[in-house]
Amino acid sequence: MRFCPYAQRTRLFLAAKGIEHETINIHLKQKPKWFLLEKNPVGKVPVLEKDGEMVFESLVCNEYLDHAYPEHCLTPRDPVEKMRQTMLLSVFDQMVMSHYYSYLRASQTGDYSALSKKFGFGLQHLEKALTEPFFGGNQPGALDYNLWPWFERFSTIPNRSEELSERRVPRLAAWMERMLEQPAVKACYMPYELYSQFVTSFAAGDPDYDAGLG
Ligand SMILES: N[C@@H](CCC(=O)N[C@@H](CS)C(=O)NCC(=O)O)C(=O)O
Repeated sequence: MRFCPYAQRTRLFLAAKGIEHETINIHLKQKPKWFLLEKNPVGKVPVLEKDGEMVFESLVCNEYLDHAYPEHCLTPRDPVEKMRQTMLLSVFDQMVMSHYYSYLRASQTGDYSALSKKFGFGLQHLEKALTEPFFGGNQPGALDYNLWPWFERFSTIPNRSEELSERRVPRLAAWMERMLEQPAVKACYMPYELYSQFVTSFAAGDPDYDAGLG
């Protein structure tokens, strides 16, 4: 699904690691039977298929890619660093990503006053943890790519909230600019106008999975 942030996580890994692959997008409101029967019983994307083996759940897919294609490993080998990244992702999931759709709705009116306080706290936690150019050090690593799909949307939303301003999160704001320059990010980039077109059709109950394809 071209607009899925979880699938984008895995596309980012594939691009960053330079792994040749074929992409098959499916209509999530009219899932093909073969998808549920043979690929993922839960019916969600992304799914990776290699030599008849299926891998689903974006984070599992990405860890699998690092094991199966160890050349440019994005996941930290150091157990302490790996654990730190897993915990930061969990903070992001619970405090930022979980409020993403309320954020999107608020961005349409510019009134973020009802947005959960957790959103800002979660961002501040990530801001403090970002002590180098990227979460992965001098180059983007697993955490950078796993966070990016939501930040790509934040970075292009026309009305950004104060919580995401350069004043409140200067390191994250600079990181977003650096991420936008990464070849893998450019290769998987979805312009906000297109994404917004899809979200509008989704909210109206008839998601246009082919938006922008003409
Ligand atoms: N935890 C899953 C979430 C994946 C997910 O929610 N994908 C959505 C599209 S963005 C999906 O496939 N939805 C179809 C459905 O729920 O039926 C992951 O990380 O891969």
